Amino acid sequence: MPQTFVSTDRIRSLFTEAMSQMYRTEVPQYGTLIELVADVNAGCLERDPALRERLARAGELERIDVERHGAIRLGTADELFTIRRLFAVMGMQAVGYYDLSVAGVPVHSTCFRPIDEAALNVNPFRVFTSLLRLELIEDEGLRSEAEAILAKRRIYTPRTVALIERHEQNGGLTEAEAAEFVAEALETFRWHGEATVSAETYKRLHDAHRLIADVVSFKGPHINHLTPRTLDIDAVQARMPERGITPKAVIEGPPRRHCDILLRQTSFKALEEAIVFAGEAEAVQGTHTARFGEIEQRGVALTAKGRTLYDRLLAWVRGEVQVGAGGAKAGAYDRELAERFKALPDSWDELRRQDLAFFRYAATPAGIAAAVNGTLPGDPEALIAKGHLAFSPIVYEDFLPVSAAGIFQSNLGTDQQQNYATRSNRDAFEAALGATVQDELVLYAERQAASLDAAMEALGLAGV
Ligand code: OOG
Ligand code: NI
Repeated sequence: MPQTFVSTDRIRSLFTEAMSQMYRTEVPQYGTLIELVADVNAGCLERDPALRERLARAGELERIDVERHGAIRLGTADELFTIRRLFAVMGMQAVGYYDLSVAGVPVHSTCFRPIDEAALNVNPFRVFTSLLRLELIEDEGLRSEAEAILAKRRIYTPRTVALIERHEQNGGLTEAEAAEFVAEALETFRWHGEATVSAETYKRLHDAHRLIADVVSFKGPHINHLTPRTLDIDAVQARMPERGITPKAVIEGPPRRHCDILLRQTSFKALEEAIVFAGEAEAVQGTHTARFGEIEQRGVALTAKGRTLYDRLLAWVRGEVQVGAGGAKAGAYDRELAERFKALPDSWDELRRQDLAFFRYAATPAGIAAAVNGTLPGDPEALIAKGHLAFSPIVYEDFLPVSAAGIFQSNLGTDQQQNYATRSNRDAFEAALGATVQDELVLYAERQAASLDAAMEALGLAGV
């Protein structure tokens, strides 16, 4: 009897749901954030019936408060190699290379996410995945000690590995296997309050960098945050204190605009959690700070040209106003950001005409009717002007290195700023991964081109 496999989209959705439940139990403050986000989103929908209508038509209304991303930090090349295979079971592939060492964080990262439009529409869940760069630890003794500790741990259950292999061999998992896979894979992301190292080792790792202690001292790469989507990030940021949550000082990314671009995100500060150290005759208690909650609001993906402009404007603002550790100058930063970003057009049509952002094209009903009655002009601009061709923004699905560094840092304490001899090492990352990371700009360009081709074909203009 032929086996019926469940779709990778379904496995991803089951996994997202299981992870969300687990994280809410582990980090109660995250549950509070979810409630606040749901409140703010409901308010937005009530005030803006057009928005509600648009989301309903896109089938997004029911899953508006569902998590959009999470993050983990791995310790070894082998762990990264296997996580790629694990995420493949859920239809997620490595997109983009992020070098965080330029911001004093000793990791490099990628984003595992679905690629094609249909899969993104079902559930765009992504995991920002970092690999510790032990070669950036200066102290040779500490480096080899950390390597030895990491070499001993097994972060995947044997059953997870068996099910990954099954998926690779058979080309899919049955419903029962998928359920088991989700439960087993979840174990890798679970928090363990028992450190695998002594208090003394933890302190030395921590002194080298807090992040090194976070990666090396535990049994596995606990999920360190989850991030739901909000329809109004400024409102959630402003209202966090009402619920006893302390937000980071500023929202990362572009300012509030009429036409949202890229990604805006903010987080609440990581919690101090009780841990127990290993190897002592008597249990030694300590605390560890790693896990937090975040929210995100996504906008249109920018082309290389748009991104260059974004990076330049952001660098300009960050050069003018440095936000202090305690949030000093946060207001000045926000004002400067809004002011400088006036240089980036805030209309969909201008963003499109100037080739600053990616759009999805579709033939309109009027266009299709007109095509039946005669040949239309082959020029997309003319078709748009006549209302025969419509366009809508393609959502940015990836991350922003400067923002990611800001999220890392607000949870590591700003006293931890270090400058590494910055040599990004994409080759080493891809060798460990066992694959090349895909170029996100190519993916957006392909989707734009495919939508235009399909629209032209629908208008009887294929090959024009
Ligand atoms: C990841 C931080 C980056 C984001 O949203 O930019 C990130 C981490 O702290 O491990 O998740
Ligand atoms: Ni994040």
